Amino acid sequence: MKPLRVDIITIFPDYFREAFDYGIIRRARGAGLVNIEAHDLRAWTSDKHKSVDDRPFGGGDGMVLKPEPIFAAVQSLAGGNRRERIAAGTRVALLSPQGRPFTQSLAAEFAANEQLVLICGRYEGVDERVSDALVTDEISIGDYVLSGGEPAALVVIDATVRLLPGALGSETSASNESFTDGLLDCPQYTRPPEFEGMRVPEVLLTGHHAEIARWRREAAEEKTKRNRPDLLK
Ligand code: 9D3
Repeated sequence: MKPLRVDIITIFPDYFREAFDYGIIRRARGAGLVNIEAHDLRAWTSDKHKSVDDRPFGGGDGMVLKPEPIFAAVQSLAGGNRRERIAAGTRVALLSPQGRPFTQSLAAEFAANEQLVLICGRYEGVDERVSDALVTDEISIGDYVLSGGEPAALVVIDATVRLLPGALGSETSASNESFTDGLLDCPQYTRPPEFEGMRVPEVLLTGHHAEIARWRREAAEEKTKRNRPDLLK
């Protein structure tokens, strides 16, 4: 299988220096399943001050990321500077608080492509012509305020790379996971059977596989009702 190519466009390429050197992502890289590179947006500036941002038209606080360096970066990394001129196997995603929610099913879509280009926003925002004409997906990772798109890019890459065929060990398969069946995972316990007066549920110690399966399903439903009632609706 051809490796997935992931290109990150950021003003902080060093933020990603060790981010992909651990766990499943490191293993997937070592196995040739994915190539990940972080690129400095300033490399595509042409003025002497290497400006990536400017003041918003119409006034207002803060600065906006300029379109020219972003369009040039995507042209050189993805071979086109308009959404419709970019290869069908390439997704160009803008990480932005105004995006559609990132989900497990979008991660699975990304994993089925040949190239993923991630544009990290900063400052007060990104010139809207980037989302209008260049990006295929504008995504947010949740309803909270980050300082930029970089931590969101890490989340998107982590969720995507572990879905590449061969990235997970043979004992765990991505299809048999929480969020695929719509419930949270059931509680898990290991030794000792009693820790500071807290006992492991007795049924788990019995070896009665049918009863254990029933307990796990009920415990998962209870946990879901308490922590994520929205998943049951
Ligand atoms: C909606 C907030 N904006 C109102 C003035 C300012 C603003 C806040 C944070 C503009 C940009 C950012 C930087 N955040 C991201 O780039 C971002 C993000 C996020 O903040 N939350 C969830 N997902 C994402 S993806 C990228």
